[in-house]
Amino acid sequence: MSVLGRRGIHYFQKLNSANIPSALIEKGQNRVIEASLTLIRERAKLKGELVRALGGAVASASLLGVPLGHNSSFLQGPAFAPPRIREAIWCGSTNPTTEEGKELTDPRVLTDVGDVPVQEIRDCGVDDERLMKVVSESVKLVMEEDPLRPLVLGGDHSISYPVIRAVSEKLGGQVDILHLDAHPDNYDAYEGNYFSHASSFARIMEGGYARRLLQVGIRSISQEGRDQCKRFGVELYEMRTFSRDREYLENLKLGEGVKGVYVSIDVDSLDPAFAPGVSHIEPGGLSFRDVMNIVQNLKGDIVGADVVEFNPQRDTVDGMTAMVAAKLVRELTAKIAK
Ligand SMILES: [Mn+2]
Repeated sequence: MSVLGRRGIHYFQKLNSANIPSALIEKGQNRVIEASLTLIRERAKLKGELVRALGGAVASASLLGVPLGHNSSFLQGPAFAPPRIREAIWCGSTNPTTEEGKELTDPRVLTDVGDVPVQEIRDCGVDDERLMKVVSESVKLVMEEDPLRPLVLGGDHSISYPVIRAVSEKLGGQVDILHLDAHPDNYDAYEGNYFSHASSFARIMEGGYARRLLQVGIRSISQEGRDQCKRFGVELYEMRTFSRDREYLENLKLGEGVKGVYVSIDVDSLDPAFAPGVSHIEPGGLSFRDVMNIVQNLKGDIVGADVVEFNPQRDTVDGMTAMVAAKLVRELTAKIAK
């Protein structure tokens, strides 16, 4: 792959030329970030007002897109996923209802606050530490508007770190995490990148945001990955023993005694036969119904969720994986909304 292809989906101009005062750049970056947060704040506020005006709900899912792909170690296509997932959620080929019958057109069930403008912020020279803070801040703005709960559209898996950090900080305590993935994503700093999509769960566990972390669907794990699982006390459920673990995983009860349950679904947890549009094709994965059985039977208060690593640049021409990602989002909506 070319260097440019690996570096990014946009060519970003260098803003820090020697003859430009750094204060000028910094002030401009602050204005752009403030404007980005203002749009999300106002959209979340409006959607919260709408839900409450319709009679309210105990909990309601609200989509927040995070089109970020540059922390991937391989391909960056997940940056293009959120609009493709939205398009598939509302595709006329299927009813706008969840399997158990919740109406997705009802704002008390599902709303949308739009995307964090990741590429626009990066184009202003903002570094990843700051960008991840903007992602966290955006999640908190959604949670500010009771009863909205964040249902995040990735993006590569690096976004789960700032999202879960925000959920835990906002709720004031730990959550239990159900993480479906072919990979444990717990490297200390993959290829030197602290924010790598292969390191997000190391950051989450170091931060103390999770009491329990259950990783399900794992079938590509190195020795470092196994060592890190031991270090962080991860409950590791590998595909090679799935038939043995199935009954337990299809009857999970999580989140009691903590602030609730967070569900993170990497689309590559599914077998590539079901979801070919991912960056890391790893045979031997879960079927779509396996994932549904685990998610639909899960008992617990779902305080947030994400669907990550869908790569539209690798999807079939008819967008099969987009529909798969969309259905994951729809069924997570059903779990959140009550
Ligand atoms: Mn993965």
